[in-house]
Amino acid sequence: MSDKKRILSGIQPSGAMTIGNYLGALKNWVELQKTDEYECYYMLADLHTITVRQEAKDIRKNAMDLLALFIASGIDPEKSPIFFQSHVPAHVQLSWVLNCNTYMGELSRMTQYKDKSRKHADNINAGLFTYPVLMAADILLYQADLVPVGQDQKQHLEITRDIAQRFNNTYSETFKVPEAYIPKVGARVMSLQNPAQKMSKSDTNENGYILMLDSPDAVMRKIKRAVTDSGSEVKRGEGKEGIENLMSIYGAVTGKTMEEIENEFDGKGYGVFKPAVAEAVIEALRPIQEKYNDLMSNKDYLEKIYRSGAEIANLTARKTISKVYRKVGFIQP
Ligand code: AQP
Repeated sequence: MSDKKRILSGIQPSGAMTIGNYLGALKNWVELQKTDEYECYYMLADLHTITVRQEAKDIRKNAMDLLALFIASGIDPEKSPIFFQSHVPAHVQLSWVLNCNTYMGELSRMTQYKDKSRKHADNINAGLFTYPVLMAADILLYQADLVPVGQDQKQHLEITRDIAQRFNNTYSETFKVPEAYIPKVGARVMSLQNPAQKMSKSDTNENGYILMLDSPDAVMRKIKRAVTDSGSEVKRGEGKEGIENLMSIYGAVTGKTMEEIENEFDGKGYGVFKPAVAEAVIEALRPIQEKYNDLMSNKDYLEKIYRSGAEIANLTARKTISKVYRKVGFIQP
C-alpha cells in the first residue's frame, strides 16, 4: 500500500459540466494529481444524481461526457482510477450500514437538504434526505485522508466525520476520519444572471452558466448578457458582484490577479471587458473541447478507462465493506 495521503474527489453527472465545476474543482484536481504527493481516486457520482428526477438518457450522456471531460481537462487515468460510483456496489452496501448509525436530527439540519427540498417541493424523497450518508460512504469506503470540498460541502464533510467517529467508538477503529482539503487557489464561480448564487449545472436559466462544451458563440453571448451594474468601471466593490465574478473567471483562466485585471481594463468599460473575458474562456475551453471530441470518437478507450478504474476502486472498497460487515456481526459469505 502506498504511504501517500489518499484523496477522493467526485462530481455528479446531474447535468452538463459547467466552468464552475472546472474552475472550482477539476482544474485544481489536475494540479493536485501532478504534484504526485497524493494517491487520488476520481469518482463520477452517478448514484447521487437520482435524488432529483432525471431522464435516464440524460444521465447516460452526462456521465460519459463527464468521464471524457475529466480526461480532456488533464486528469491522467494511468496515474489514478476514474470510476462510476454505480460500478462499485460497496457504496450502497456501506450506505445502509451508515444509515443505521446516523440520526434523523443530524440529517434534518443539512442546509443542502433544506435548499433542494424547497427547489423540488414535488419530490422530497428519502434519498434526498439521506444523501449525506451516501456521501459519507463514498469517502469512508476509500479510507480517504483528504476530501477537496467547497464551502457548500463543508457541512457534509462534518457529518461524515461524526458518523465515522461514532462508528469507530461503537465498533472499534474502522474508518479513517477525513479532513477537508482546501485548495490554495480555487475560484467560486457565480451565476452570470444572479451573482449572489453559485453557478450550477441544474440552473433552469441556461444564461446563468457556461458549459464546458458550449460553442464559442454561446460563450460570447452568455458573457455579453451577464448581469452587471449600471457603472462602467472594471473594479471590485460594493454592488459590483457581477463584474467581480467576471473578473474572477478571467483571472482563473488567464492566471492574472484581480489587481492586474483592474489595471489592464482601467478606463476601458464593460464593452471592451466582456468580449475579452469571453475570448479568454473560449481559448481555455478550445483544447479541452478538441480532446473531448477525440475521446468521444474512441468509446472503446473510454470503456477501458472506467472498467479498469472500477476494478481498482472495487479492490479498495471491498476491503472496507468486509471489515464493516464483520464488525457489525454479519456472517462472512
Ligand atoms: N459555481 C461553482 N464554483 C466553484 N466550484 C463549484 N463546484 C460546483 N459549482 C461550483 C464544485 O464542483 C464540484 C462538484 O460538484 P457536484 O457536481 O458534486 O455538485 P454541486 O456542487 O452541487 O455542483 P452543481 O454544478 O451546483 O450541481 P447541481 O446543480 O446538480 O447541484 C464540487 O467540488 C463543488 O464544490
